[in-house]
Amino acid sequence: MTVREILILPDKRLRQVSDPVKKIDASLRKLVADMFETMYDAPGIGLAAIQIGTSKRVVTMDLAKKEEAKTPQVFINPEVTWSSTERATYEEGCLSIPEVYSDVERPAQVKVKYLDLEGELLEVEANGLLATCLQHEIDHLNGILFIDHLSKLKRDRIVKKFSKAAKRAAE
Ligand code: K1U
Ligand code: ZN
Repeated sequence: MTVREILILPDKRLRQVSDPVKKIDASLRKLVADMFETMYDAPGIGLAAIQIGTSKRVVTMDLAKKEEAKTPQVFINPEVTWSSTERATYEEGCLSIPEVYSDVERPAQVKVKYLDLEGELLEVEANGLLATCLQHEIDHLNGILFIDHLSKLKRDRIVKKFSKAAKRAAE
């Protein structure tokens, strides 16, 4: 297992639409192992494969609290099949936009179908943090970042700050 580098805004790869997984094989299992290693190291509660530069529709997640036992979850080719009209607001963060947190409003409940690592088709009905995190990660698979849900003014300020930092680092 390897801790991989997490892509940081404004890396263009974060805007790619990721490809569906066609085969669950040893290389996919290695990708998932690296994603958990990277997510726990960060630390984060979720990770999409594109955040480590692999354009595949794979998400890892663990919503257990620090003092609780780990509850690793893998979602392959996740798809929202239903969203509630009721909405909920959570303060979101993103490992690709470090130290930026902002309130985001999204559907409060969602149903998501996905494959597990054995290739079994499952569906989860989610609310609370699981619903928020699933929507945040599925957005990543479609090249969408949580800052895209903020006002243009807020988003532009954040993008400008990270673009300047990237330029300075490249000098
Ligand atoms: O996708 C990501 O960038 C991971 C992101 C997931 C997420 C957080 C909050 C709302 C929606 C989605 C993170 O994990 S940011 C870090 C974080 O929230 C956290 C880190 C350590 C302990 C608890 C939370
Ligand atoms: Zn994120």
